[in-house]
Amino acid sequence: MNSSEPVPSGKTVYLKDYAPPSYIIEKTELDVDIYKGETFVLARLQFQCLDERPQALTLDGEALELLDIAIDGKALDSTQYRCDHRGLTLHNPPERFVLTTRVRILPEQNTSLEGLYRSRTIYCTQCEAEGFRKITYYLDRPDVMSDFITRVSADKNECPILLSNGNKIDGGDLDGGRHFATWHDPHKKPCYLFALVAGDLAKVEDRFRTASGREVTLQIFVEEKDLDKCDHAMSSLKNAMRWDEQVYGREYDLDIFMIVAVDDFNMGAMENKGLNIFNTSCVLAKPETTTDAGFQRVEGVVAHEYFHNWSGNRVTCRDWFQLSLKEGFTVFRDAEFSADMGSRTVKRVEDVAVLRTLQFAEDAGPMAHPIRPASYMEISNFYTLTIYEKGAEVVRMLANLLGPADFRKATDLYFERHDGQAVTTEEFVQAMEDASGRDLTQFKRWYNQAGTPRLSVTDEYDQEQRRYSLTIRQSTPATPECAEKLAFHIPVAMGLLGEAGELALKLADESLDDLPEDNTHRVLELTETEQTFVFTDIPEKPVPSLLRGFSAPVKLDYQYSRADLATLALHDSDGFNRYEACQKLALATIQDAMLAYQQDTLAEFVPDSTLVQVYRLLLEDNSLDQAMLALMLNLPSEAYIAEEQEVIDPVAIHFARRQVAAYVGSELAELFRLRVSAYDPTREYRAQSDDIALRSMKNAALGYLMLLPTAEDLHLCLNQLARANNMTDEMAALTALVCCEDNTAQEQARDALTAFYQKWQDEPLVVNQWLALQARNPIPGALERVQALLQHPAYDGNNPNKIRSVISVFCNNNPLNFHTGTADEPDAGYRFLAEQILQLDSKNPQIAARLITPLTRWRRYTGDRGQAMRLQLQRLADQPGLSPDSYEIVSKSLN
Ligand code: 0A1
Ligand code: ZN
Repeated sequence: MNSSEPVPSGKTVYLKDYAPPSYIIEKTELDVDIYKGETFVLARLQFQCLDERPQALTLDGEALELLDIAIDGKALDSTQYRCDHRGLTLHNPPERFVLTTRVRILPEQNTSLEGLYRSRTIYCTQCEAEGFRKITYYLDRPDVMSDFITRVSADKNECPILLSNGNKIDGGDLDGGRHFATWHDPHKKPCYLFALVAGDLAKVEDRFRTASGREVTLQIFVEEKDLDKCDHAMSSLKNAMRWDEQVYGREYDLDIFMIVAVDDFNMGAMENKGLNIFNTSCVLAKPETTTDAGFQRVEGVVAHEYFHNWSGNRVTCRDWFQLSLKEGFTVFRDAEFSADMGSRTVKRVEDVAVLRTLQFAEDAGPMAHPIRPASYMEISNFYTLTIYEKGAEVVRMLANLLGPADFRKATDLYFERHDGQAVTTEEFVQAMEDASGRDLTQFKRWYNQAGTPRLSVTDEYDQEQRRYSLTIRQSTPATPECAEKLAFHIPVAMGLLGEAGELALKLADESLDDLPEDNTHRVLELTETEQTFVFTDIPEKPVPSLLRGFSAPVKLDYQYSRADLATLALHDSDGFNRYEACQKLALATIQDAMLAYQQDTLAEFVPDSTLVQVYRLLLEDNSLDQAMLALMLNLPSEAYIAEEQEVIDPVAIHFARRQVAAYVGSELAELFRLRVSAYDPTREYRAQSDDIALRSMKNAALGYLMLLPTAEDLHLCLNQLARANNMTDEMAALTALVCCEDNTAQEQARDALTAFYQKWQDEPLVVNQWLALQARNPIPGALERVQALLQHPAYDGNNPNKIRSVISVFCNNNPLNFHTGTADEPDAGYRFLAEQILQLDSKNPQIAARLITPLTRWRRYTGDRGQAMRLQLQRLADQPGLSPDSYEIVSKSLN
């Protein structure tokens, strides 16, 4: 390489290279002066050397224009420092000193949405993971924790609200129509938790009294027009605060807790100390504009960010390899909260569905990484399903292995021992070991081995000896970081079903005295590659119910007959496994249909009737929770079916699944029609779990009916669309209509889409749902429709929510159209995606890099398709100046 070329993208950072910082920053004082088009940041940083004094100290800094620099008040000359596009190096720094810098930054031009930027009329920040270096020169790493005082000034008319972390200690008017506010955060924190907001915002306010009697002011800041959409977030926040006190003994620690909603945000929300910044999609909700899923998302995300106050802020990460320390734990906490607020089994089923489709696919692809990675190029690429969702599964396994009492002891110990520190996952597991006395040495392999273990289970029943043995073998496929895996410690929760119900269990090596109270349930701990568990006194050949509650993030193979699956679906005491049996039964039925598709006999294919028989019995069982029923009746998603295939044929999957769905819909049409017509679309909306359950079952029924609708069904659908008083029902009816292939329905759908847009064009979050519905509509021609949407006035190619609603949804949730392109160009979907990525890459590399995901799976697709996907990845790789974010994903995928 020519030495004058820029540094190549793709410098790798390794965990093994971690070294503590040579200096800490005891105190950080910032003056941020916002003007139209430019902002000036004056930083006074109190440095202290901890170690032997180094020859040079390098601070991180990007996209900063250095105006002034001084040490202890004395301006530096150019021999004393060096500045480049990555940072600022001080030569021969003193042991202890105050560094003053003044820089100019351009938030209005910052399209990366990292650092300080402008979203519509609001100035806001996003500093995790490495955005603070776009605000000022700093030691931008989480193990440098500082006391922050921030003074913000701006035009008083443009920005009447000026916020930062902690408590407001000063404020007032300045010359020229400007004003200022000064904030002090009494808790030392890493700079990734810094936040600043300035803008014209309205607020709703409430109060919370903590268990120990501290009065906390709660404020949610939004644009004036959204003031009517804050109630749900506020009540979710109060519920989360109470729950964390009751379940973890954790109280809030400042006098004020603020949430600000902005329209342009790369992720869902951010847990900045005392000043959470949210994507509007994760905070605003009202029945008319927000679906039930939207309400639940708001509750979950508000709780998640609040819980970070302890799991992330008070105890933070030593380095970014430890990201799952805060994210896995916090996702586990928010999932348990949501389970307590609504239905536990429903929440579990929903979370497992995400894990098994998206995380399992990640773990099987070129970006597979352990929950504590050993290396990365661009940390923004590691805010993954693995770090978050698999990380939460690992904490869940720990919680289950320890049991509730010891797990609580362990989290108490962890928070107490490490309050105010930046720590590693080792310390988290150490607290679990110390509090419980358990040896978790082998368990820790979950932290550094990637890949989804596969359990192959076989069994044997010996009638004479009345013994039943289960043999479980584990194996984990190779992943980029490691080819040979060591055995995991895997908890397998299980029970055995006999003719008359659950059987009493006794393992051969258990004594009668230590049998548990609930003797129909066991957690087998698999620690070897292969292990056999023998149960004695088993009177008949049982049907095993394995991996209850999805007790470990693994794939499970056991040769169930369809009759076994029917037994489990109808009689298992474990709600999750009842759902799972339905999924397995449906999957087997769809796989039969895929075979028929491949033999060109799909049109005549008649599915095995077990599935419909089971569904019918479930529909007739009035004791079932309706939300569970809806989930059980939901066929496995195309993504899940794909995940179960060695080589993916998206076309076969789509048509086979559709055929089975249409069969279910017509066989059970009467029962479905009853559900829909019995529902009063004008009944008052409540976002509560029993109401949500009713709506979800009724809308699932409507979906089935609209696959092959009669005139009556179409009427029911249009009636719901016209009369719905909430977005859940309105969107369900519109979706059923738009995705219906019937000609009359198609005509109605066109009008309905236009009318819907006219009605909701001033509500961006509703417009996003409207865009997403069209992007995922499987009816042929989606790519052309998506291209037209990109020209629609509602589209904004700089707004992540819009990009996600159209491009991500099309490429990830419309597999048939994405993988078949257009009539004359089957690869058009792939080419379209590559072009969108290239357009976005220089503006917002984080979002561009995320868009690449569907192409990274090229190896899983049949010959031509796989090669066509690869070609587009190669095209990205060949692009000069590709961002490091995209470069990492593209280069790892091509390797
Ligand atoms: N810590 C946040 C997620 C987050 C991460 C990165 C961001 O910008 C690149 C923004 C938010 C959470 O877990 O909620
Ligand atoms: Zn988080």
